[in-house]
Amino acid sequence: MQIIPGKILAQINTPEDLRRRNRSELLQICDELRQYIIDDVSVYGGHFGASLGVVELSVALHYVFNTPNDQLIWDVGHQAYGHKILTGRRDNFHTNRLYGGISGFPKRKESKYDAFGVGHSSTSISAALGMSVASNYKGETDRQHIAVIGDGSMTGGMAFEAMNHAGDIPNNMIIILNDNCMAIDPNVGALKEYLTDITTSHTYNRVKDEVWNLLGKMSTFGKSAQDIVSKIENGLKATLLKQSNLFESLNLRYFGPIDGHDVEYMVTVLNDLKNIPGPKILHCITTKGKGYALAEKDQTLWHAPGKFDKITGEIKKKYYSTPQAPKYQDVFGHTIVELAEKNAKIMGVTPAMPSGSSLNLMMKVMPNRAFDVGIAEQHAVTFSAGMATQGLTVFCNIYSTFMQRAYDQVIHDVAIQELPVIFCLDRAGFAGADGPTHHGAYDIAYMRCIPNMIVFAPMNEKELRDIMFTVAQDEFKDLKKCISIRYPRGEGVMPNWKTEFEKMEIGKGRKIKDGENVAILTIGHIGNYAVQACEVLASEGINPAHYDMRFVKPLDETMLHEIFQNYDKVITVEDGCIQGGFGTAVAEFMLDNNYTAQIKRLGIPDRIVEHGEQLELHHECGFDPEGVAEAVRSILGTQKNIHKSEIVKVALN
Ligand SMILES: Cc1ncc(C[n+]2csc(CCOP(=O)(O)OP(=O)(O)O)c2C)c(N)n1
Repeated sequence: MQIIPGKILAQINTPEDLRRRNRSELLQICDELRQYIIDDVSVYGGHFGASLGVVELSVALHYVFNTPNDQLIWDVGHQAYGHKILTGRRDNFHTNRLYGGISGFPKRKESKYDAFGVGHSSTSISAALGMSVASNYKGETDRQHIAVIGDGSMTGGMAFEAMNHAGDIPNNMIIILNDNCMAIDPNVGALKEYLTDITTSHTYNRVKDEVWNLLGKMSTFGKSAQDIVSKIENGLKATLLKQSNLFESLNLRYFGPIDGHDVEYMVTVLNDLKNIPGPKILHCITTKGKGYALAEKDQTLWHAPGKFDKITGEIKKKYYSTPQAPKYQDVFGHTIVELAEKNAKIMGVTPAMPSGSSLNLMMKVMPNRAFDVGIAEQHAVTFSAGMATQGLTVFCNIYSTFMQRAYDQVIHDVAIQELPVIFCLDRAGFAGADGPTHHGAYDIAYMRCIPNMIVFAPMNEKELRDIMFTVAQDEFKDLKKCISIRYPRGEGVMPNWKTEFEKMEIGKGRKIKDGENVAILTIGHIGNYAVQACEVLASEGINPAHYDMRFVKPLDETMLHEIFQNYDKVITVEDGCIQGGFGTAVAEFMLDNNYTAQIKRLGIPDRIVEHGEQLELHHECGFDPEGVAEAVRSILGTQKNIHKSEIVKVALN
């Protein structure tokens, strides 16, 4: 479906076109841009509220600054739809986040206006500072560098590391703090309170009111009195705020707060800021979802609502006549509550993803035992470690991709200290439309090399529940190990998922079926593809064995001996990187035990895989059900088609 832009927006193909427009047209341009985003996202889906909230900011920034020579760096980038539409991607925008289409985030390869690639939060100030130092070094002193960061992303430690550095460097740099009091869920922490405080600035406002009262009494002094008062006011602002202003105390000049929806005023302020040297911060107050009433009202739901009817606001959902399998995240959320109700030691931690991880279910009923710590993955891990030292049973739920941020903490604060922290890695494997910044591709490889780490992946809801039940028992602590439990985005396979808990044996796999000539070894949910592949192959007279290995570490060695003694052709399947992953672990076992077999490893290859539906990406990488079936045919020499999957033959003597 073609999205029709408004009259002026239709003529804006680059920011230069925008800059040629009259200032009095900016209001209409904002209206048209907002409408375009609503029209497009309602039909094609994507992030919504954040981009609506920065429409005026996007227009004002491109209007005032000479992009792309001046460099605009969006933090996270989920709010950059307006920026994309203004920078030559309007007619392509209907392909946003679709397989083969444009990315949902700024991406250097995609446009010269995307100064820095993003997806993970809190990187913009560091990147902008690096660019400004490079520009200075090269003598390009006329260039401006502008980081746009939300109040949620400001809670990430990296933002503070960068501000600490920026305050020590006299370069021109502007930080725009887009303060809407929200992350995906309501923003948390003391910083949020602080920002609200300087926004409402009770003391300052009270004193200011008193001064104006005084002015009323001195009205006979006319204009000059007002000037005096204005000077007093500025003085007050300087003294009152300087003493208590966090940013000023870091040597960043603080301006604001200003109304981030007043586009004309923002143009004035940004023009002024251009001429003020040094690092500075402009505090803009905005409303997430601005201009679409439902999105303003329920900002979490409308962060990324999926497709919807823009007139009625009805979010389009698939309706089924039969019960469907739940999302893994919900199995986690309900199960932790169920376990915690009977075990007072259980605690939950999430870094800014309460609704994404479904830990919000526990936060609601046990607010003193489940914590949203802000966008602070490193802190989440070490905070969990701290609680674990005191004998608590901590489930620390972090998306696989964001756990990359906390790698040192996992090793240094958890594994070395033999603390039994339970990591639940959501969105493991291909994330889908969010693309390469969000794919949970690496966790099997990066977790399995850590001593004292158990690595587990459930193939279905029951396995997730059972492992959570098992590691919540006190005897798990005696192992002096931590565990990484990885599961994918989306639904499992069991509509009746609320099974009785059963204790699992650590390091024990499960044989799904015996077979002939070839064994398929799978890890986690992707094993269901192998089940489907086996059904297809059965109709062709091919009968592979299938093992759900459950544990990447420790591997079920008894089972692996059985496999290598009975099969000289082995296929491994994982929704994770091939290098260093599960298949590699199996190959290492084979090497170490002097078996000789042909191993074909299916998984994510050693390249950046772009965005698309999960199944499209599995297909591209050759491990969708058909890819698994083809791998079997291929290894048996009966293949129908050549598939892209990788064949690794490990020959041993
Ligand atoms: C390191 C990291 N952790 C978590 C996320 C998931 N995430 C995406 S947007 C978002 C909220 C960002 O809040 P804010 O910066 O205030 O932007 P807003 O959506 O409010 O405009 C979060 C937590 C992420 N992108 N990166």
